[in-house]
Amino acid sequence: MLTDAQQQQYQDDGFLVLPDFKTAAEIAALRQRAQEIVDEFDPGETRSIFTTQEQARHTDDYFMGPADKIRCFFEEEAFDAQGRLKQAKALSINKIGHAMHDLDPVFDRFSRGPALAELARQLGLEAPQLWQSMYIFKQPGIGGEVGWHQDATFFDTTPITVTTFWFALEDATRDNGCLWTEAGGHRGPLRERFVKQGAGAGMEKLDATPWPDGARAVPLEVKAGTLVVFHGLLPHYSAPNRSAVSRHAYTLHVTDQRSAYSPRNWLQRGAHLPVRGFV
Ligand SMILES: O=C(O)CCC(=O)C(=O)O
Repeated sequence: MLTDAQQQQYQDDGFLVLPDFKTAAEIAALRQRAQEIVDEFDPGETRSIFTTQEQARHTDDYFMGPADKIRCFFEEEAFDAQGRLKQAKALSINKIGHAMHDLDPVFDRFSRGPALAELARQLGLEAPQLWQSMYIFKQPGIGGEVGWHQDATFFDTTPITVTTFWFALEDATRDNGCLWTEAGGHRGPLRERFVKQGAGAGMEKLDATPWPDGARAVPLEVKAGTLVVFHGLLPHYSAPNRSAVSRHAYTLHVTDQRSAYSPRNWLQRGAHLPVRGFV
């Protein structure tokens, strides 16, 4: 499926933009299912928010609970000073994670199939393992920033094989918080590692190399249906969404079974729900 030039570009830049990878019908089905999951979610159960600014938040029980669940996380700015939602629940959720691809038939269908299996193979993932799925809403007005990071921070393997599959479910623009990245940045070092610490998890600093500045960062403005694939060492970022339109995206984080998955990674799977590939 990939041309030689595309394969070379992936090696050089650390990412590849593949327009029209998913059809409007596939996207509509996923969006509909995500909406249903949010509708069924009772906000009384939890106030767990997702923010990359405050890593301590990652350690709450709801987030760290078993990685084999489907859970909703609020936008940091969803609540007023009294702890009440400022807008409808459907416009307050930051993301759904982390096991929809294994537990929900609609998400399973979107996340697997021959095209993705072949693409993974061409990217060097001979024995892909889909650890995590996230449906990211990037809500209008309050969609949170995702600070600069590398996905190998969260999915450490030896050697590093984690590869991100990021599907645009709506047009992503600079206004609504598209991804930013640094072409070639995957040749830099791993800067941080997010590891289990007691009942929670925390960030270990590994390398002081600065994140890309304005001059080196490139915005990935892409149309709905586009798949962006990127290397686990590629730094990436997305700005807060202060616009009136959402920026839904869906991501899969995939490693190669031939690399050793660290037992210190925060996300682990039990034998009852083994991690699977693209077929
Ligand atoms: O979609 C975003 O804003 C960030 C997604 C991301 O960082 C990831 O999937 O690794």
